[in-house]
Amino acid sequence: MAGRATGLWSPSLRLGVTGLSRAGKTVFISSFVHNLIHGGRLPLFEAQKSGRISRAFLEQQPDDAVPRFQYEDHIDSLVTSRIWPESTRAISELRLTIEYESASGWSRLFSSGKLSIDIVDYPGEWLLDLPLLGKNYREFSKEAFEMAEFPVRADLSADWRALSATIDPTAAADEMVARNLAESFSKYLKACKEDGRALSTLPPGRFLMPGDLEGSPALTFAPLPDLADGRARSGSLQAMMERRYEAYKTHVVKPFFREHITRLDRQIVLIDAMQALNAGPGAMADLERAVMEILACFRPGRGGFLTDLFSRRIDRILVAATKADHLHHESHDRLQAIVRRLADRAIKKANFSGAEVDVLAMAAVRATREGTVKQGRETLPVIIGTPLKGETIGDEKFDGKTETAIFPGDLPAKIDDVFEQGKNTASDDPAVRFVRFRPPKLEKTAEGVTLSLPHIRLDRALQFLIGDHLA
Ligand SMILES: Nc1nc2c(ncn2[C@@H]2O[C@H](COP(=O)(O)OP(=O)(O)OP(=O)(O)O)[C@@H](O)[C@H]2O)c(=O)[nH]1
Ligand SMILES: [Mg+2]
Repeated sequence: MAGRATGLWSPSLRLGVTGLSRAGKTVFISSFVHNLIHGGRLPLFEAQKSGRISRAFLEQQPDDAVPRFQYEDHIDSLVTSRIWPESTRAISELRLTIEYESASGWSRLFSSGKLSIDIVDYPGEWLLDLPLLGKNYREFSKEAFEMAEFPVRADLSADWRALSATIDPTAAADEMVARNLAESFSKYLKACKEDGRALSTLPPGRFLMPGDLEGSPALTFAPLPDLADGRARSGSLQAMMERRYEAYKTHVVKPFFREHITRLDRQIVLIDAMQALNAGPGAMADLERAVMEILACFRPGRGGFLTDLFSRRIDRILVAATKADHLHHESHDRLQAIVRRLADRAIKKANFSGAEVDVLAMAAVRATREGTVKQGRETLPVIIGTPLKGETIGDEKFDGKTETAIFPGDLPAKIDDVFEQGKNTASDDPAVRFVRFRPPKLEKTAEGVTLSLPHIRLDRALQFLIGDHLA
């Protein structure tokens, strides 16, 4: 009731931004805020288009204990230095307040015309820990070994599995053994994330993104193989591992959900579909599994172990493939169709319902322009941008200064080909040519005013995520 009452005079909306590492969270939030503050070109964002937004500005965030999203630093690198912001490895938050005029005369009389949006950036890896709450150590261990034996991961996990095979879970607990196992296990988890393989993630999320927990006992555990039924002998390695696993759940996973996830109103899940497409059907299947698990986190079934953790319910979720500026616009719809398929399958598998889910192919920051190049009699659609220093195509290596036109290739017309093993898009024959570009040089108006960051379909994302609250 108190929340409702205060909500009346200061409406606020908590927007979660998540995605696996490098999915584009930081860039998305930076561009989101920059475009609102600087009145960017957002024709599909109704409130902006109709001129009802009078002002957007940053305010102090309500949660003092959460690091602030370093907006100014990120914009400085994007706009001034034209380099991508550094990787962020933990949660952060930013409050953006929008002053607007309501569209209907009636509500103009009553509403304050002010909306505060608390944007929360958090690693998708942490979210994927949620299912652990429903698993005991034995189940967690069993699943971890099953996943590790999948063909896509078997070679990466070989060292860790070999080490585990030499361990006796019933032997006396030994700190060094625990540490070696934990290190070997997290080395394997990290290897899954290497470029080229582009596998999505396995829990525990903090093994990849420890935040401030690096080295703590709650992170010094690993699954053990072939655990016998019944209680672990007190003082044994298994008992120690089990205790730490439970500590991880109690002290890391639960508080994170209670304090952050359960308070969200809206959510955007960013996915790097370009990288997965580039890596082939194995990586696509893996991405689909990750999206399924992420969606399942937001809609726990009734009566499940998670229901009581949730107080507010997220009512809209956007699954967005960012970085569409790597493709010519003719391929954007195709990319969106691929994301749609991926999300639909994930929704079905997650047995998910209740929240409105939309999908989008977008670029939070558009690093390329489009053009055409004549090759013989053919006119090819190309994208033009400045490839990052060190990027290569064939034997050409780029210096980070020269603009280049690139024929990005076409996405397969048949969507099934993207998902099916043994068809097209193997990593040695990628469907798209994926070169990373530098952030764009911002245009200036005739008066010398720098414009906001260019984007592709960011306005659609805004409309879906916050548009109805500015009606
Ligand atoms: N061309 C283009 N590249 C993008 C875009 N968004 C992200 N990228 C690229 O993806 C990289 C990762 O983006 P970030 O926003 O840092 O990703 P993140 O999800 O915050 O990553 P972590 O902080 O490591 O979890 C950037 O360094 C860019 O190279 C985009 O809209 N267009
Ligand atoms: Mg980040």
